[in-house]
Amino acid sequence: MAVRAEAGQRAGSRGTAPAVSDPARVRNAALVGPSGSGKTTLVEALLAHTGEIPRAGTVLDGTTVCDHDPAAVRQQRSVAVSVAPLLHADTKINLIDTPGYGDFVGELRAGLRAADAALFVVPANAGREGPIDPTIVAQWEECAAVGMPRAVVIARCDNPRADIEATITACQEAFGNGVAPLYLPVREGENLTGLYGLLSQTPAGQAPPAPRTHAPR
Ligand SMILES: Nc1nc2c(ncn2[C@@H]2O[C@H](COP(=O)(O)OP(=O)(O)OP(=O)(O)O)[C@@H](O)[C@H]2O)c(=O)[nH]1
Ligand SMILES: [Mg+2]
Repeated sequence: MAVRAEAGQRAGSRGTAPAVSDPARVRNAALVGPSGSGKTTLVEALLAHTGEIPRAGTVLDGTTVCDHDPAAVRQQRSVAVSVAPLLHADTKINLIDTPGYGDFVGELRAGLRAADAALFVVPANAGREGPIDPTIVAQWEECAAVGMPRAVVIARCDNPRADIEATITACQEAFGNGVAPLYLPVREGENLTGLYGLLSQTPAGQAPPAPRTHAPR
């Protein structure tokens, strides 16, 4: 198991991995999903978005934080579990990137053992390709059996074959009706321009509106 605990030290704008003193403010979230679903790329985007690294690397260039192993760079896929921490809302989130390729299932198990939650990364074209891979459904059910909180992230939304609505339906059929969208994509023409939070009723990244107050009489 290769662990990259100091992701921010690679080239990070922070210069160090984020630290919190209160253990209650640490979360370990494992990314689970088939090979090529976009887990490592998603981690990279999250690290860049939160300022842990100055810009996102790519799997193709072998410049991601998580796929640092020379074998991963050569194979252009993760070969071992790796950890990349970021800070969000005063909470340190250790993203545990796991390999989706079946040969490395031991690494996936190691990652899940350390996790308090699992993010199932499903590519946005999955809804067009038939039912969700039964291996992934089995992993979802395993996590459910031990009471591990789970969420679905639909990735690779710029894929020309992306069909987000069909993929949400496929996830509901595979994982159960408990899967409900929290964010929906915002489109301008053919392009995805952002996300709209259904709970906050605001575009993602914007503060929700202040609660309405009654004018004093
Ligand atoms: N255009 C586009 N390409 C993406 C996106 N996400 C991932 N890719 C590409 O898809 C390929 C697989 O992405 P990875 O991030 O390595 O997928 P993974 O789930 O980590 O795969 P494993 O490590 O094998 O489990 C790479 O060539 C990425 O560059 C995306 O959102 N848009
Ligand atoms: Mg990967």
